[in-house]
Amino acid sequence: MNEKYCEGCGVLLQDENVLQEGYTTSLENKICQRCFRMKHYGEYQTVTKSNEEYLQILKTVGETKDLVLYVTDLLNLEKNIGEIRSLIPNKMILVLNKRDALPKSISDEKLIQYLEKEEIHFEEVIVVSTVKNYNIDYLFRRIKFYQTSKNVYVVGHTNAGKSSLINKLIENYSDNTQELTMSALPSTTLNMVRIDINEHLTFIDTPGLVDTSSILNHVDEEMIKKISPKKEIKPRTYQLRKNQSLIIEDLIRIDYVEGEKNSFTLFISNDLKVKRLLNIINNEQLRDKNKITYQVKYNEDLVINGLGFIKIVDKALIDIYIDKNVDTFVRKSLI
Ligand SMILES: Nc1nc2c(ncn2[C@@H]2O[C@H](COP(=O)(O)OP(=O)(O)OP(=O)(O)O)[C@@H](O)[C@H]2O)c(=O)[nH]1
Ligand SMILES: [Mg+2]
Repeated sequence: MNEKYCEGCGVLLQDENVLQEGYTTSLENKICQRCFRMKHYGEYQTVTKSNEEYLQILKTVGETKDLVLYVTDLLNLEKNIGEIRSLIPNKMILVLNKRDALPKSISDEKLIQYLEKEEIHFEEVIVVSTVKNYNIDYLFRRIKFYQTSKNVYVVGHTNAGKSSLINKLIENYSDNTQELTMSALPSTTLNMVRIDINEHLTFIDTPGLVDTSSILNHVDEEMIKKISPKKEIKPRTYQLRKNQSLIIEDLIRIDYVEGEKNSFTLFISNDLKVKRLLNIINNEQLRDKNKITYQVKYNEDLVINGLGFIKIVDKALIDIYIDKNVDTFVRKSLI
């Protein structure tokens, strides 16, 4: 039986069934047709994988004594950072990726402190931007410092930038020409993929944990691209009074129901259109969506999973209308 795996996403290669995962025209090829198309034409084919498989992979990682990099997207910090941590007892570095998407005015130190307050043990919390090659040298030094064997695993939620990060490390510090497949859409990597930096260091890319409550799983491809920030976010601040409202595209409506004059600052992609309604009373826009009410305290963020967050300065009673499958929650302000 063929035992050749795709170098881009890790799937087992096969040349028999075009409709099935891992198809390639010839087993001589190094990557599957899906990766080839993503890489060369930006075409994407959705695959649905069960989280059971991913959990199994994480369990396998947890059975080793190897160093683990847990990569997360700063704009979309998981509600529960401790979840992956609790599944894997290994030495672990928390890598806060996509630094470039957040405004420069926020210091790295502040972001690190925020995570340290959670009191989840990591060897270190490191802020990087893969696309801007920011702090990657430092990360690489710390990986070499903490590694316990040749193998270093890279885990995290889907779309956090795991494959991109490994590609950057390979590009910077290795002669290896292998390239992992990356894309703006979720579930790009399908299986574990080993990739050698040198004889002393091998990275193992893993598929991301799928967060079914992320907005990325409930909008079309065009909207996914709009939602993913390509540039530094320019925070947009709106001074709202009671009975006024914000509407983001046709995705979400936020009604300010009760409170003093207040400041709402949106940390979402610059490409998303935001509209303010000056009087909500007779306006029914998006009110057919699922409604959730929050009592927000002083200096908290309303997080919309996959989209970003809204910093609200003073206490407020708000109603939000959004797809029932998308998770929202309130946390202490990141910024
Ligand atoms: N702005 C910004 N985008 C990034 C950065 N790193 C990765 N991305 C983007 O994030 C998206 C996902 O990147 P991938 O490397 O495919 O993410 P992944 O974690 O491997 O995803 P899965 O394989 O689906 O689990 C792509 O659109 C990348 O261009 C970064 O530092 N900044
Ligand atoms: Mg990947």
